[in-house]
Amino acid sequence: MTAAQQMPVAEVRHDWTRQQVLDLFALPFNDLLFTAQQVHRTHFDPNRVQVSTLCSIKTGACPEDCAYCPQSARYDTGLEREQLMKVEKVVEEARAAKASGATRFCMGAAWRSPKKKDMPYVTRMVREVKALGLETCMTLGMLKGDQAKELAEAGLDYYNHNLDTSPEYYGEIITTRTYQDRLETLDQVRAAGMKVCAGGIVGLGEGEKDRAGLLMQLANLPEHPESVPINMLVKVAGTPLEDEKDLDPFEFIRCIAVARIMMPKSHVRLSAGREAMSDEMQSLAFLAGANSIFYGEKLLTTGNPEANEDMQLFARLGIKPEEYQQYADEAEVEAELSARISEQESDPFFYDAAK
Ligand code: SAM
Ligand code: DTB
Ligand code: SF4
Repeated sequence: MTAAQQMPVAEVRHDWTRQQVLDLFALPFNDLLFTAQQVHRTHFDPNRVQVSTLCSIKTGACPEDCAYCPQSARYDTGLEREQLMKVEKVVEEARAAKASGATRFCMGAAWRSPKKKDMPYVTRMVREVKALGLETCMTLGMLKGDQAKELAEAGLDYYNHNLDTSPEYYGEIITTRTYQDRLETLDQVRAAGMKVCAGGIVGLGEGEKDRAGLLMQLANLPEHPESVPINMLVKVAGTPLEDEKDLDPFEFIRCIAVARIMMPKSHVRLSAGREAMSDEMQSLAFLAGANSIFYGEKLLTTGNPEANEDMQLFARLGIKPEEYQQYADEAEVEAELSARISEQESDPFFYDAAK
């Protein structure tokens, strides 16, 4: 048996060494998938997938230079820049997302960081989208402590901020903000009490050691991100990575499986890039432990499979969308249930079988 085959699994750890992660990547594919599926079943219903819809609330003209991104002002990708979307329009989109089955609404802005003048608008978006009974997520770039607190007070459930790649490869992709800047934003999000959504992109020309380095950074954070998006590069004409070589699909699946093993209780999201994946590849990603997707025909600016194609795939695989657990803990659920029961007890036709 190899070291990786002997490794205890399904345990939440924050002390992964690079060698241990590389050993997981080096497992025979079937052993890796089997291990990942075992871990997955320890903490999750293997036939449920969380469904989130994205909305670009502010598109294009971003001052950052992320080499993969169609929204950077530095690359001519033919994208039309748009102002911050009106709150009413965002709410309309959120209502449509809910009607088509999404339980989380993720609002993204092409900003380096939000400005003071933007905060009243984005916090109103959070309040109004939440009032529809949807979970809320935002990704607005770097946050300062007071901005994170403001978003948390408005009720924002998740903040997305990706590390993107390993610290070693990072400089090849982005020069306008540092890895440390990103880690600090994640700290602020945690300190404000929001859930963390942090992952990265693969297929940027990085090596396996960089994919291992990214996952090691995420898993060795003081708390694992609750949500870990793994994006496959969407190659957009005009960006520096438009002609990047395709990543071997099995390497992508390995990355999902290793993320699942290293962060056993986190939702791992099969994120950007699904349009270029076959149904078979997506089903392998679910087998490897992915249990969240972006749902709806658009990501932020690029395409995504049609909603009905996803529902057909779910039906073919016997997968059901995960329900939104609106209550923070079991005590709250119990309190809500007993409140409902005592309401019914005063109803003369109520029969309590438990009595
Ligand atoms: N501007 C904010 C920021 O970067 O902090 C938030 C929006 S940004 C578009 C969110 C994430 O989308 C990036 O960190 C990156 O991981 C992912 N992303 C952007 N362009 C992508 C592409 N072409 N292919 C795959 N993922 C992409
Ligand atoms: C994440 O990790 N992926 C999403 C979301 N977080 C904001 C964005 C994917 C963007 C893909 C390129 C585009 O559509 O512009
Ligand atoms: Fe701007 Fe975010 Fe795109 Fe980077 S990934 S260029 S910060 S929108």
